[in-house]
Order: sequence, then C-alpha cells, then structure tokens
Amino acid sequence: MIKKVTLALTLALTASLASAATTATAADHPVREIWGKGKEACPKQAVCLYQDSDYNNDSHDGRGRRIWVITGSTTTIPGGDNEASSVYANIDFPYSSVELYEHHDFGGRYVTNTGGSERGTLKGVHVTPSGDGWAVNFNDTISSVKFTRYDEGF
Ligand SMILES: [Ca+2]
Repeated sequence: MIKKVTLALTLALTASLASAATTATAADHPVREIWGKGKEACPKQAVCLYQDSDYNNDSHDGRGRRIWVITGSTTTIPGGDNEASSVYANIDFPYSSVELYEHHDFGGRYVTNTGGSERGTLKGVHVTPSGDGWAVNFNDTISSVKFTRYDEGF
C-alpha cells in the first residue's frame, strides 16, 4: 500500500514538473544570449546588453563576446546578471524607453534609455533617483529591465 501511494505521488510530481517545463520554454523568455559584437547584432525591438564596453567591438581581437538580447520586461537576466558594460536600445513605437535597474525585480536605481539610444560605456551614467546628481558607475550592475510603452506613465 505504501509503495502504491509513493508511486502515485512520484507520477503526479513528474507530471506537474513536465507541464511546468512546457509552459516556460526558452522561446517564451524575454532574454536570449548570443555571441557577437556591434550594434548591428541587436535585433529590432530589443535592448542589447553587451558584456564589454563599446558593444564588444574590441573583445577577443574582434571576435566579440556575449550579448543579452532582451525583448520585454524581465525581473532577472539569466546568465547576464551584473555583466553588462555597454547598451544599445534598438526600440521604437510602441516602446518609449527601457529602464535598466541595478537589482532584480526592478529594484534600486535605474538608467533610462530612449529608443535608439546607445551607451558605449556604463561607467559614468546619470541614474534615477539621482542622489547628489553626479554620474555613477553602473558597470557590471544591471539586474533587471523594464520596457515602457508610450501609452504608459501619463
Ligand atoms: Ca545588480
């Protein structure tokens, strides 16, 4: 009897794990990691976080490095947490801007990037809240990303 209950529980657990895996596929996730360099590597309607400054152009003798291609708001950046050193926001309508946060779940200070904006370095950027108003070092800091649409925030 105990064996039968254990087996039933195991089957139920396996079934629920399997359905969880199918509902959260990699294709659904707004963060995709590629290897490359340059702003031209960034697809339309994405914000790209580059592992190195200057959009990875000088990385590994020109062979590039990791890029996190982000196509929607995300509370974490799997594989790319605290890694970004340059940013290209290749977004357009309906998005007005993307906010890059220092902590998970849109926490802490953030840098605002309007459509088409680019930052070859994150070492001296103005953040919100601005504190004393000085530029801050946001290198290897970004942990979540929020997309803002034109019809939001009014
Ligand atoms: Ca962080």
